[in-house]
Amino acid sequence: MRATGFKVLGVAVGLAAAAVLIGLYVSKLTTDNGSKAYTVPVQTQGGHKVVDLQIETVAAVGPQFSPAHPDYVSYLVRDAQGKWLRRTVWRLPANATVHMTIYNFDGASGLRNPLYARPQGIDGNSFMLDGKATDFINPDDTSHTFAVPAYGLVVPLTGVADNAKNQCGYAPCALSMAHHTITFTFHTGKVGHYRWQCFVPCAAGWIDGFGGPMQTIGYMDGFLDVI
Ligand SMILES: [Cu+2]
Repeated sequence: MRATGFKVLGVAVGLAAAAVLIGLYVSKLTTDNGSKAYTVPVQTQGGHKVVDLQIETVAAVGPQFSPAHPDYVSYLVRDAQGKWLRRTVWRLPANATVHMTIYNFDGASGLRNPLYARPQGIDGNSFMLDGKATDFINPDDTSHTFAVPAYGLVVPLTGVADNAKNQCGYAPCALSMAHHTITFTFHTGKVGHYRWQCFVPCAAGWIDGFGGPMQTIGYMDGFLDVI
């Protein structure tokens, strides 16, 4: 009887601790959800909304963008004036065509799931890698992915070679430095708040490469705020 009492108490304490942890996680996500959005300028072509979204991926975001976490791997977005911003919540119009350009300055970490080395959810299921049509890359060469699970969208980003000259240390990285350029087109659907993230365990020094910047809005994760 006594042993059962202890067991029940143990389970109750365990459940309470789990509830507190889940509560903290949800409250953090809610706060991150309120991160400042970058509103992507919209053009209209033949009555259809079109946007141009330019982002870069860097090995270390640097003290200018993140004094608290200069070594965090990160995505940045380029505004209409050509200035890089550390914002990963992007406001996009619903039912629009999005022409995306990603400049990747980081080296390869490799994919854990090789399926993500094949692009999905974009026009033609193919992207341009440095101007060459590509529908598959070596999973080991993957540096990051740009993925929007709700859209079934994933695009693998090829990493800069280890021995490449003129590699970028801290963001913002100039286009004169070693990088790969990935371009593709996708479409937003109905209004909503859609998570996007990287699926490469690229957070060096964190458990399994998935901690720190990999689970913090403003670095390797964000939202498409479709309005
Ligand atoms: Cu990543």
